[in-house]
Amino acid sequence: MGEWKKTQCSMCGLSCGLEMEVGDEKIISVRPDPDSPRTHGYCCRKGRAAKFFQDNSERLDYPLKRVGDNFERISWEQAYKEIGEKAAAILKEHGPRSLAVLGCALGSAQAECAAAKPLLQAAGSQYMYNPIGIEFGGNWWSHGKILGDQFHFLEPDDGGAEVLIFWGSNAYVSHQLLNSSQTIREYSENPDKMVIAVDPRLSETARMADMHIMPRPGTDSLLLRAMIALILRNKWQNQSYIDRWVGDFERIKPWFEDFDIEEALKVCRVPQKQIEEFCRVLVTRRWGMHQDLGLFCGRHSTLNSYLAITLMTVCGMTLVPGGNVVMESFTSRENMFHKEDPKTWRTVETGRFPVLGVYPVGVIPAEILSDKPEHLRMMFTSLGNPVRSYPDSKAMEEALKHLELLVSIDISMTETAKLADYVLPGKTSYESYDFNVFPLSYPEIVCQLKHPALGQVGERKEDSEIWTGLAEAMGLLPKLPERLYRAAERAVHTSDRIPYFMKLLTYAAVHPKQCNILPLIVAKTLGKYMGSANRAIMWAALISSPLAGSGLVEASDIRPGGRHKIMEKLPKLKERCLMDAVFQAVDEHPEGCVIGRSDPEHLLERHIAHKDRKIHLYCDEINEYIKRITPEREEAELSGNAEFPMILSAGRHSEDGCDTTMRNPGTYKYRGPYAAAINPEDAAELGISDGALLQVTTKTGSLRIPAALTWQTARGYVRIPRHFGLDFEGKTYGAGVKALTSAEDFDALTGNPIYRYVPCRVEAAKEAE
Ligand SMILES: Nc1nc2c(c(=O)[nH]1)N[C@H]1C(S)=C(S)[C@@H](COP(=O)(O)OP(=O)(O)OC[C@H]3O[C@@H](n4cnc5c(=O)[nH]c(N)nc54)[C@H](O)[C@@H]3O)O[C@H]1N2
Ligand SMILES: Nc1nc2c(c(=O)[nH]1)N[C@H]1C(S)=C(S)[C@@H](COP(=O)(O)OP(=O)(O)OC[C@H]3O[C@@H](n4cnc5c(=O)[nH]c(N)nc54)[C@H](O)[C@@H]3O)O[C@H]1N2
Ligand code: SF4
Ligand SMILES: [Mo]
Repeated sequence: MGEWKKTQCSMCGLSCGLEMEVGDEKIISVRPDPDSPRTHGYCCRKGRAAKFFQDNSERLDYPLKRVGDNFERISWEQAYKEIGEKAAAILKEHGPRSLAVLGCALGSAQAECAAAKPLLQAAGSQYMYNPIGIEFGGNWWSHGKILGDQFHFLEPDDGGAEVLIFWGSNAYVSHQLLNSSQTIREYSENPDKMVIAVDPRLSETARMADMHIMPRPGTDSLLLRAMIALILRNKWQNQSYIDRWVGDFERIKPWFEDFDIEEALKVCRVPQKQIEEFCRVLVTRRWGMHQDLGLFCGRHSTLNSYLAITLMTVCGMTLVPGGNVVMESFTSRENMFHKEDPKTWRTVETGRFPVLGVYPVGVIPAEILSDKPEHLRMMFTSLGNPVRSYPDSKAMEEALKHLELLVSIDISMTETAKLADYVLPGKTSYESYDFNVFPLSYPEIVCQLKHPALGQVGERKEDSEIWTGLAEAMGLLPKLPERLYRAAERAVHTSDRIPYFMKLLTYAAVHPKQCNILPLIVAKTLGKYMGSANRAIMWAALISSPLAGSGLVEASDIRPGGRHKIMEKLPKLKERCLMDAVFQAVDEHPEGCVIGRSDPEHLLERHIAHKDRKIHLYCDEINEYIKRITPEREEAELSGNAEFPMILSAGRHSEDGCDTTMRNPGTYKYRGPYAAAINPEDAAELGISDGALLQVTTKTGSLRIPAALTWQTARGYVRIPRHFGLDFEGKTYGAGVKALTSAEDFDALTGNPIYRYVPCRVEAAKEAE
């Protein structure tokens, strides 16, 4: 029997509360935590399978250095010294554009991002790459245009809505909402509520739906345009909402006038009657929409999102309770670069811009292999496996080999780590303090600081400690005054951090250039005495939180302690003292606590960031782009690819996998095996039986995979899971589907790769290989 500890799952952004039985620094068993204020005793089987992630023979314990084709164990001192010297020399010779940071973004282990970004900024570089540049680029860019802030992205009010729409989202399996299968089931069973799925196939979510719209894959923009046109033609829009909140409605009307709705719906292969019924629901009920990879990684990714938000707005469902809301985050997002800002870099070779500070990932090989003198020469990766997760693994692998320095911080010897010059062993978030910045718990604002459930193994370190060490070794973190360390020590001994905060502010005022690296300074000083850089970074995130002064924290039970006399002298600090008290509460409750409440009545006022406080639906880029989305042009583009007549969904997020993080093939043995889902009628035409080997070929590559016949898959469509092609104990399991996707197929506006619409050819595999 082990000891039970409270923690949270790190396998996706929902961070379900878990209780873990641990012994001998291993996870014995896992159960959902009934005390979690977010998930109240719910988790999925990925969470329950955490031990496969935590303990496996491929975990890294020591820093490694490449020597020829092998790796040798080295000390941390040697690793820091050699990487620091080499990186500083490259920066000196080639300038800041030579450096990129990649990753730092596991679903709910995000403390390290706060340390990686300052390193990047201190080095003068803007190149950050992570999955925002795969999935959210188009969506968040659209929110920036429409609401004036890319971070104000809308999520459905899952508790308050009457209708939940899942558009290109299989949330019943991918769990992108709190207690997803429970919530979807509840909506499905309740006669007053409704689930609507828009998905070309009968997904697990669609099976729960009251209404299932099955568009032809890739026609979402056309369908959305037709639906908005239909609503406006019938004058069903919420005109009073529009008059009050939309600043430029007249300018977008021409996008939908004289549009051939009937012809468009024919191209989308959806019955007009059903779409009319769908639109009637949209204009008469309160609804929220979950969008996911079917839209984000589909054709016209950015336009899909843009039109989806336009649809919400036309129906009066943007920023209203029971509709679509912005979930409050406790983190600030200062130092984000905007495309319009002339100081924001475009990538040297491909000329791409970032969304919320992150560049589209498909450009990496071209940026490394560029002939331009300022091309990418070194990369630090953490919490990311680009060789298996980013488009065209072959091109990525080749390009990474051309880097002058590649450092991989990981917990396992991944396909990316194998190409690195140095591999640094991270702790998992079950071995360290950690947190998630996306608390999807509207209207409550829940915050949880995960405490380590397991003790030290080998020489693994917390990721943010590693980033701090690297910054120091590169000469980016100066020697800090003793008084900061002393103040940090006192803060920890007395649990009164305000004097330390004051010292930090004074230090920053005297050294304004070091404001960028404050998280590293906190990690180094307060982290030293708190025993964890991540824990100190959580304090820094809370004390500088945009929630301070919002009035939302006051709606929780947390109050500043009485001892801060400073509040009398400097009343302005009251808000910071309150946030410090929030940290205290969070630190004392490893199961998480409610630190504030959203104000449902003032969502529009709070989250429209344009100066005129109006929603802006018009923008020039979309005005140009939408002209392409006509029934004729779409039909011509969608049909007639004789060489590659079927559509591949290059990656499905299956029940048991967690991107490429669940490396132990034991996880898949009985559950989500390596197989391509194909419709039985297609299989019959191709002469393929269940389990037979298929050859799937795209313009980029070809692979072999057993067939799994299922009516859940639409005709002309084949789906391959994205969790394979992983090396474990010297053997590769399955083939990575990324070999079939091209780095050149990305959204024209923001650069999301098109993973859900890859033209392909499927045949019975010829002879055994
Ligand atoms: N168990 C598990 N859960 C996960 C993950 C995991 O690996 N495993 N990964 C997590 C991550 S990082 C993410 S981003 C999410 C992804 O979560 P989802 O996006 O829900 O995952 P997908 O399996 O890609 O499901 C997308 C759905 O879109 C549909 N679709 C495909 N093409 C089109 C189209 O052209 N139009 C429309 N309307 N629909 C289309 C597909 O049929 C599919 O049902 O899952 C997260 N959750
Ligand atoms: N073809 C195709 N490609 C896709 C997708 C698809 O559907 N199809 N989905 C895309 C999506 S939505 C996403 S989000 C991305 C995800 O792709 P990535 O961002 O690359 O995420 P993972 O593949 O999970 O890799 C995470 C890495 O972090 C490591 N790791 C886990 N925990 C820790 C930790 O605590 N510290 C450190 N340092 N490392 C840790 C794991 O070992 C693993 O190597 O993939 C994208 N790629
Ligand atoms: S839903 Fe996400 S956070 Fe919750 S247990 Fe499953 S994988 Fe973990
Ligand atoms: Mo993702």
